[in-house]
Amino acid sequence: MNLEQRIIEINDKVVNQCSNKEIYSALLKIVQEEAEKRQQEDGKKKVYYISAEFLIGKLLSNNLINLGMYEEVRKLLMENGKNICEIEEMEPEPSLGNGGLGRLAACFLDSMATLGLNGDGIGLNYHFGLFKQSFEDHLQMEDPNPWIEQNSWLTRTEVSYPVTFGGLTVRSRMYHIGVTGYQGRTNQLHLFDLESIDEEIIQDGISFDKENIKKNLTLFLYPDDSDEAGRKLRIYQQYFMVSSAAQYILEECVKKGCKLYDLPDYAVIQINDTHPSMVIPELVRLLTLRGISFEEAAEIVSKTCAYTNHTILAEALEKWPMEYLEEAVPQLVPVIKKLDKLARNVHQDPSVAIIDEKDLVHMAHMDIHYGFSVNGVAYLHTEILKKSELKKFYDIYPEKFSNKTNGITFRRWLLQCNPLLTQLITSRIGEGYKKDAMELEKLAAFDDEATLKAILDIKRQNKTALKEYLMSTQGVDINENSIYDIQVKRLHEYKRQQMNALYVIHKYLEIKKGNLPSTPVTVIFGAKAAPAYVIAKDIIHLILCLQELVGNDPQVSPYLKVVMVENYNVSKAEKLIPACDISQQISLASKEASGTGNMKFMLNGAVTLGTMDGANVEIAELVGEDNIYIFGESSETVIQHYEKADYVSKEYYETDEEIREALDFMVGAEMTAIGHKENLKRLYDEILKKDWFMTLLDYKAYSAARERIYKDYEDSFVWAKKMLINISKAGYFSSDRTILEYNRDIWKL
Ligand code: 475
Repeated sequence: MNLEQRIIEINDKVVNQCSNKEIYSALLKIVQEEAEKRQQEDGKKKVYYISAEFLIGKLLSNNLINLGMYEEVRKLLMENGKNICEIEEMEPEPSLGNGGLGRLAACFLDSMATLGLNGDGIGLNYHFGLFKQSFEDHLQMEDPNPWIEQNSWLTRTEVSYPVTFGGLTVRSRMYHIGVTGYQGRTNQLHLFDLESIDEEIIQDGISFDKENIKKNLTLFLYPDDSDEAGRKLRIYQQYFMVSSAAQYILEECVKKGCKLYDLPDYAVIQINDTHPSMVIPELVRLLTLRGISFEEAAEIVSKTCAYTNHTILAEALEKWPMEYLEEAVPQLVPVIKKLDKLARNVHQDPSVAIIDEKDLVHMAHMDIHYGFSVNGVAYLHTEILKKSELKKFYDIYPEKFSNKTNGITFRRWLLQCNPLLTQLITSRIGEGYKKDAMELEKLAAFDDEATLKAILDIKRQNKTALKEYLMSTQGVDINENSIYDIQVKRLHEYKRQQMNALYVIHKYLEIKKGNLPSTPVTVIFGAKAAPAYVIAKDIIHLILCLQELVGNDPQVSPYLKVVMVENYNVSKAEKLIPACDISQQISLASKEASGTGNMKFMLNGAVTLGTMDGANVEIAELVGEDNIYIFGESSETVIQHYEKADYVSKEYYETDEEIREALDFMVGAEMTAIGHKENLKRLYDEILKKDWFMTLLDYKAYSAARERIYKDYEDSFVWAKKMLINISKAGYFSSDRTILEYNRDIWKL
């Protein structure tokens, strides 16, 4: 049967009579059947990538591309008066992650399947993904974000395990989502759900009884952890995930003939940040229940587990009060205490202990003592881990540490989201780069006029497409001939969206004074703030107020426009990134572990305006200083400021007119007429009196670099060459390269 016949058979009518939803459902079914054919006999050893988040995004197009069916489907639909883009809109986005960490896990699954590696993901089947964001009264509102429908990518399995908490046993149920690689095999993402889950307990959209573990456990991704009940729920979720995972892994390995003592020959467990760290004591516990001595069990587990660190922000490093663990997972407490003691016998220094003097359990410490590998996610990040954050551990275990610079899957972030550019690249250098991304380097030779023109033209078309999208989704009208200057990522003070906003105020004031930019600028933001993160929400408020102020000012709006994209998610990223001219990567040096958005923008021909932080450092090295705009203090300087506690933001305010003007404007009459005095003043005070992430330290350098990049944009051929170099050097950031390194150095499949 051909594709058309299959759709007809499923829906019992001809294609042009089917609704978009019916076509979507039929394609979903067909894709699942095709994917199943690519499942392979498992090899002996398998990697289990355990993560609390897999930000997979929509799956239909990605699967069609990887299965080599996309063109056929697109054509068939077109012949029947349908548009594949409209079919894509039928799919709800599974937002099972917050940001970079979750999206990285999704890119990794794609690369493992593409490279033919035997590797599955293990996580949780949240019924509601990251909240849906809307704006009301210039404030962020949060609504539940369901994604599971009658027909979804999930397949229920027969696999189910008991999971015991203090005084309560529940059952987990395993679901699969097939992950098919590009011309590759099909692996599985295993998502565990609670058998007794009950969506009915959610009241008025978002609040629910946090104590009712038996009904709520897998309802939400990372529930608000600002109160004690929320934090405890997180421990319950984590244990539910790792206990199910550990039982599944042991069962699968034993089925293959594993003798438990040789578990490390069958399984390698990659722990994605500390959220799955309890898998270590849980495995030790399960092994001792099967008759293995504690010391041997600890040894086996240590040879099986590997840990990835994604952040050096102290507040993000998980430390659980022993008291919570005693209540939630009492069976793990003696195991953790013994692991702590065992480590203390060897390493007397209390600062490397698992349990500290306040009875807090340091999850990362447990991972490092009882894992065989520790990695950071970009060169600079790993160096900071070795030299400062985790120095004491590096001194003990230098052989465990390595760097694995992050990557992104080119299937989604080029082939799928930017078909025009894909076509152009293919026309110049052939198809090889789709499998071996380093072949993109060949593109650099095509700095001829025709190619540069084509690159500019594609960017223009993508910009027009974004203009239309923003008009139809948010009713905002942007100028397709303006510079698209974009910062999209989670909202956090260290990422410094507030610095970008301060510059917008400055630019607004300049235009008011008659200093007009030669090319109009559209400053686009997209970001969700954690519901309990007050200052982050104030920054969103500021941006929304600026959007209105600038938008309603006839003197300014022809030259400057501010857009805050509502509900920024993977699908929106796929529209924004191909249309971007300037990629804002402006975190305080030393704070962004890597960043992966920076790589996606570069691949799509945007030029980076950024600090020497995370993977920007590697981007700068690859493209050279003419093709990136670097500004700001170095990570060494920043770290010194923290050590000496000598940064005083107010001094910058007092000595610099531009800063003072912009900051004062934030709480002036024009702004408070639009927004809320309380929010604006709180943010103002925060920047003036605290500014923990040093916005004002780099402001001047930022402002100057931004003027410089706008000026250089004017010469379109010079600019197009920068785009060309950025695209051609992006090959290094393919997640295929990253995964090959994980496999070469850590997994050894
Ligand atoms: C880094 N998320 C990026 C990316 O390595 C880096 C933390 C706690 C709870 C829930 N989510 C988190 C993160 O820590 C996270 O997304 N980290 C990010 O990981 C992939 O590129 O620099 O900030």
